Amino acid sequence: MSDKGIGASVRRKEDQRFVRGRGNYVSDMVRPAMAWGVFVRSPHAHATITAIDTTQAAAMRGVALILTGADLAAAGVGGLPCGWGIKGPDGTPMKEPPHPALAQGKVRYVGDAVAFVVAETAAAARDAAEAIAVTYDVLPAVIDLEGAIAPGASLLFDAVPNNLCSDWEIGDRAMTEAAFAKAAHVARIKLVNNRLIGNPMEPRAAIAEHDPATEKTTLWTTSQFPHVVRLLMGLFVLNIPQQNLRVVAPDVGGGFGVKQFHYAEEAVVTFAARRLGRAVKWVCERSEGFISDAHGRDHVTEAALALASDGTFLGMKVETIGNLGGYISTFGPNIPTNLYGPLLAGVYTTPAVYCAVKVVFTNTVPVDAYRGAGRPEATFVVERLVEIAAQEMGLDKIEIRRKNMIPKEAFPYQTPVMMRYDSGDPLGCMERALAAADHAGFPARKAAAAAKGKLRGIGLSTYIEACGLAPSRIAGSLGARGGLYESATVRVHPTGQVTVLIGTHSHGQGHETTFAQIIAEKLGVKFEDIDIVFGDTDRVQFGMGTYGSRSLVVGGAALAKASDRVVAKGKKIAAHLLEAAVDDVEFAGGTFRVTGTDKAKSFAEIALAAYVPHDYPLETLDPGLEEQAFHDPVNFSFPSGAHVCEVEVDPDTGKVTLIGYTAVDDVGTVINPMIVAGQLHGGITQGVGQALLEHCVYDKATGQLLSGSFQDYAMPRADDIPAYAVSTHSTPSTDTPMGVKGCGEVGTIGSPAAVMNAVVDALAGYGITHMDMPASPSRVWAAIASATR
Ligand code: MCN
Repeated sequence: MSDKGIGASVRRKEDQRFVRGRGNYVSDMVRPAMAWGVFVRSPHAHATITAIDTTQAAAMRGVALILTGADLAAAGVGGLPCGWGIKGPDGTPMKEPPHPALAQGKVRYVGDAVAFVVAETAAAARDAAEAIAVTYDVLPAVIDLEGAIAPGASLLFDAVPNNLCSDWEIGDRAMTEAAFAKAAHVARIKLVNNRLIGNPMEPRAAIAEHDPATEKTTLWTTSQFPHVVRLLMGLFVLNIPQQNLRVVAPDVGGGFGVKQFHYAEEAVVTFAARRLGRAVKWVCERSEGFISDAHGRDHVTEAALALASDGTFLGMKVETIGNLGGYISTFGPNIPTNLYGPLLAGVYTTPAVYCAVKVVFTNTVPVDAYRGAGRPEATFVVERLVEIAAQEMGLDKIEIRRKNMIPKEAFPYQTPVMMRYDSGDPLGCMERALAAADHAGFPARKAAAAAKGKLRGIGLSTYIEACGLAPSRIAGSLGARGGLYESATVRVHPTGQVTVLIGTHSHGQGHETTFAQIIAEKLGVKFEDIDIVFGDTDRVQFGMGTYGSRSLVVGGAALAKASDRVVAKGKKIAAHLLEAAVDDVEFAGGTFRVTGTDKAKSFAEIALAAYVPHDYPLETLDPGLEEQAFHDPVNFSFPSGAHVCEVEVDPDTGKVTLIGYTAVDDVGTVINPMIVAGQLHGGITQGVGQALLEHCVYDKATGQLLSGSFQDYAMPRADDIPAYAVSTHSTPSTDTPMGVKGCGEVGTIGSPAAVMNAVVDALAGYGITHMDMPASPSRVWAAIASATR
């Protein structure tokens, strides 16, 4: 094995440029004769636009262009498309009202873009934006999720009664009702999955440029999927032929799902550049990001678990209202439905599960995928319910899980909610996590904390997720409007060095390292001789991008396939040069060898022969050494695991301190243990953020975003978290090449329930059995105060 092949903790090669400040981000880029754009955004949550007066702004110095919704409509610009439509149980399609890139007639959330001003400088554009006078007739804001569907609620769209986009369900209702009818105990919970704002380190940005001579338009954008932006924007919004549109997503400073949508700003900036025939740049202000980046989560759920008297799970019923915000974002309707309901079986053998979701419009920023996207919400419901059931029935929280877990031998396992888990050992993960966290020693630590006046709690969470999005056929049957395969080209140079062109996009996940490790392993090429290229539709053949922890499982599989094709062709060339039969040539460690002999050619020699074909089987083989593969997975990938969290609560202040965090995750074959650990650290920290700190709050009367800056929206910081103990307990996937499973979201999926179970455990002495996230000091303090009053 190469010392930088599969399984090695190779340091991330991309960090060489990042830590030296040599990254190439959109906001750093300058194009010739570039103008600046600024958006005018709605200050109201819900209002009719009665007039937009641009006269004064248009006369200001340096102003090149002003666009409103009416201008885009007049130019035939289309609405922003949705990539995933859902249906109700009777086949009724979701209500899909138009999503104009600039508001037309009405605004539907604070931040809704109303106009776009382009000027010579950012300052001139900002001044002109201030001078645009928009007159509004303010309407009642619909913010509260339950209120949005209540009779008499103000309507966002005339054509959408009750603000209901879709009534969706999964599972067998009758079978689940029957399970409840014979239950000895029913545990119930009502919970809120708090709304989050992604806040990637690099705010969004876009530059577009148009060359009237060639008719070519280029958009540089902070995107997780440039090919999809090219397709959606070119085809549906701006009507630009694909061959004339180049979309580049260069270095991107974090995405977390938030940069996985086709945003209005991309289309408006591109439209403006084409109209002006010059480059136009827009960079999102941090505060603007709070009101224009898609938000995440935001569910209200009532769930129940039916149990037999011995604690066996008989059935689960879940009713959720999921927030879509003011418009349908690219994947919005898919998140609280297809990525949520099918995961409610968790790692348990619950035979009947039924879930109904109401997907509703409210006057808030559109809601879409945010790291984990649906799966943290499902895990949270399951793992809080299990705790409540154990507590109500007087059963041990660990024993009840052991009793109901899918045993390793039962895989592949068909759940009652569509998913067929290929492999896993959830019990193995849990036992290892409990041992690593010294669960047995907890009572002593609790007593020691109590002696200091502190309340210790320990929380456990298990999970299984579906990632590696996705088998196109299954996704299509669930409403996806595109395929979800991935593609890779392995270009071997005459020197034996390699350039890979891949359709995924790395914005923090370390693909330049892990994908090079795969090539180093497969082709025996030196790690340093491999370059991974992505993010440019003019260079990379095609790609669906990065989200749903799909890059390794789907993109890596395409890469492995293309590499295998290179080896297969190399064997034919070697067979010719070594005068042997192709079947007698073996390839290992970068050498083609006639089996059982010392007749051999190196990979570089074969590459050279392919490009200098003087002695070459030209009758049967083309010159060159470059292979491409598309890969469409046969199933989702199902990572699973167990997380244990230990907290200490200060009863005087309500502050929760994380004392320890242990995670044991099954991510299948590990390509780079250090990168997987890094992904775990980041993911867990985001889950801890949701559980303890982050909370997107809207004023329910006015629809104003109250947590619209870092003053009011608490992101986790280094001193909020302990050193994590993360490890893997892997069962190789049987449905993916190389046995890999995704790892990018597991931390975010397992952690909120582990943290909240620990907080509730710490507060159990007060009779507190549930608390909504985030467990902020004020919330914890108030809960203690009301329990002791
Ligand atoms: N990996 C590995 N062995 C495994 C699984 C993964 O070595 N068994 C490696 C992969 O090769 C890759 C990394 O771990 O380098 C993550 O792989 P994967 O699970 O395929 O996830 P993706 O690369 O598709 O990343 C997407 C995922 C998602 S959905 C979000 S959201 C997210 C995340 O990854 N956003 C991130 N991690 C992030 N990390 C950073 N720094 N920034 C973001 O925006």
